[in-house]
Amino acid sequence: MAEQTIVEVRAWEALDSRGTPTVGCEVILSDGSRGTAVVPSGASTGRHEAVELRDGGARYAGAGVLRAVANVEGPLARAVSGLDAADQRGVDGALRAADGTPDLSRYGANAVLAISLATAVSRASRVPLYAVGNHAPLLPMPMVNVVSGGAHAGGTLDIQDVLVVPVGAGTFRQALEWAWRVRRATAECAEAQGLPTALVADEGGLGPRLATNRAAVELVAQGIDRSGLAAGTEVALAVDVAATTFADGNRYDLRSEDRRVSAAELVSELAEWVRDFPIVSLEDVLAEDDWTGWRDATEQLGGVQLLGDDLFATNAARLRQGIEAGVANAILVKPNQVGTLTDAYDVVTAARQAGYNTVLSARSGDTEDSWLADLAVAWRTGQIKVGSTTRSERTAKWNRLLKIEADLGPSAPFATWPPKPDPPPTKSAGTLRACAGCRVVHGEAGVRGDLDSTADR
Ligand code: 2PG
Ligand code: MG
Repeated sequence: MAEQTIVEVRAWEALDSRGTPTVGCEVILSDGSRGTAVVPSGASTGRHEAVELRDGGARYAGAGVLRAVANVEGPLARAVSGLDAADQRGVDGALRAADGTPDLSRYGANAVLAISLATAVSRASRVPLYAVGNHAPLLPMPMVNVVSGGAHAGGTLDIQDVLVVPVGAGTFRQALEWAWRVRRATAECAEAQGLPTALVADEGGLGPRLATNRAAVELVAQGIDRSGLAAGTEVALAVDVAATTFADGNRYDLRSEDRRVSAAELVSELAEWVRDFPIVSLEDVLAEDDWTGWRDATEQLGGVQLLGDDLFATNAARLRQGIEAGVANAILVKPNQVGTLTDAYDVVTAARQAGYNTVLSARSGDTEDSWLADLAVAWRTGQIKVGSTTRSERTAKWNRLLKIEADLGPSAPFATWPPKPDPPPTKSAGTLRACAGCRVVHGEAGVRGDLDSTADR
């Protein structure tokens, strides 16, 4: 009999950081351990994401999740009751089987993910979530939002995020301080131009109204210069174009600039940005189903990290299609796009095996939970995107990473830039040290609580 079987599952309707209802869940185990999780939710959601169940009707303008909550406490709870919480793959498989649809539309991906996550968290009283599995921990390179546009900032710009990547930092805490420094310097540059900076966008970034999209990239580049850090070698830029949100047929409608461009024109403008600014990563450069355009874009822009978010939607089949077609070279992974932790983990593994970089990402409507930070470390995704350095749902993740770094001690392994291909997971017991605060020897085969127990066998 497993030591930690699931004996009870509770759920409730909570609010995310945008004030939109979402599913909260508590999983209670036979040894008394408990784990809670509140699932995040996106604004720039791709059409290939797993389905969030919403109630419709008058409550919360139709966005209520009481049906999803009832599904957690009813059929999904029954499906996992008595299962070993340490067998994440088994729990997630039971959830998926109970729902029975590929996109989890029967009971809701928000309902399914709530149990999946709360199960993982319930085990963290024994072994911290970042320490489970057969991989040595790796603190991720943060990708930090400085200027927001698109669906996260009321459409002030067409592109969604201009971010910084502290590529030259030697530790996670240094990386975060550098990002903070650039954000502050960028705000000073904005103020000098008479732009307001007191109010922040959904992910805590600045949301100034600028004449062009390019001006947003330029503003953050000025911020890097003003910060005194070296552009390109210490701090570089990343852009989430989020092109699906302004695609219209086969044209791209740059409303903030009052012009419409073709895919080829958009790509050649992005190529100019790459030439003119220290950009190392571009996300969703074209719309989610523009595979032909994406292939051309990969040829032209492939010198930088080309991240598929809406394009891949954390979906193994779409990732495979991309790998086969030579489209993009990196994937943004959002657990709620797919609905279970095991599915998200499998996508990370498949991407790495194909030589694609992986970036674990929060959602624009996020919660005070910090499990995402642990997963980035445990899964060695190498990069994490959480938003800016303000707003508590963002700092919850940064603060958790700072705590993990402190737990791991002065030689805490931190990702490098460019990301290194990951070595295969170590299996022999004791080949890696037990780290302070996490009571397991990393690399030890058969550590219970694996998120990857099947994948690595
Ligand atoms: C994205 C995310 C996070 P959303 O597009 O990468 O920034 O936004 O959660 O709205 O999809
Ligand atoms: Mg995106």
